Amino acid sequence: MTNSLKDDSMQLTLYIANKNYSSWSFRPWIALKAKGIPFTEHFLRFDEATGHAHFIEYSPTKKVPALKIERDGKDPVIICESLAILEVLAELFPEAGLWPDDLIKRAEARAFASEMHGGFFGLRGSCPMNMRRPVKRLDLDPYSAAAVVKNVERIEQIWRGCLDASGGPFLYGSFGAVDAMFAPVINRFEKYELTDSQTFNAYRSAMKALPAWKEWEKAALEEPWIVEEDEA
Ligand SMILES: N[C@@H](CCC(=O)N[C@@H](CS)C(=O)NCC(=O)O)C(=O)O
Repeated sequence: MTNSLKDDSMQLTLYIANKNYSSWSFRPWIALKAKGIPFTEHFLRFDEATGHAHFIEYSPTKKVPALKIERDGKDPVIICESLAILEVLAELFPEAGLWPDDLIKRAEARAFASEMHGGFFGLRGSCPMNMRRPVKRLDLDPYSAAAVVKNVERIEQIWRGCLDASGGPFLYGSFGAVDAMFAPVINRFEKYELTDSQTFNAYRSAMKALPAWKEWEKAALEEPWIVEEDEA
């Protein structure tokens, strides 16, 4: 398999939105930072009034994250979708070890990353990522609460299985793409007091100790924009 995208002139730009809120932006960003992959960050501020109309200038899906790959003499390539961005990074930088080496573990990690990418709607809908939210339980209607509990149980089952098998501190031992996919969930579990399990506490400690996590969180806390009610 040839890697026709990579040459010495390659430059990466990651388009992201507000660090306090943009959980999808957080995923490839933390992977790039944690792995020391050089990139330029381009911030696109959420603008509810226009439906984020300016995103279209940078991202054909009108959503972030989007990764621009530029090389001398070639047209730029734009990759949308957080999971596809992680996949292209894994191919461009195999030495970063974004996926486990073992085929079966890699398949399992990809399945968990896909499950996160395409699911857990109860949790995602009721408990949006919010770095500066005070730690506080939500008062949800029984239907929404049950959906959140179901998602929390399944995610903890995944984490427990991975951490027991690998010995931690990350899901497959060292930080990888699947940890990046679950990064915003750490914030949600913490801020909405969704669990206090040993599994969660151990995994949260490892994730929040990453310099990349600290850098994102610091920037999020310093952002002046409030785009939704923080007291939800
Ligand atoms: N499935 C996409 C989701 C991207 C997404 O929904 N991003 C949000 C920001 S966190 C966005 O761009 N929202 C703007 C909009 O929906 O208009 C991915 O994995 O990247």
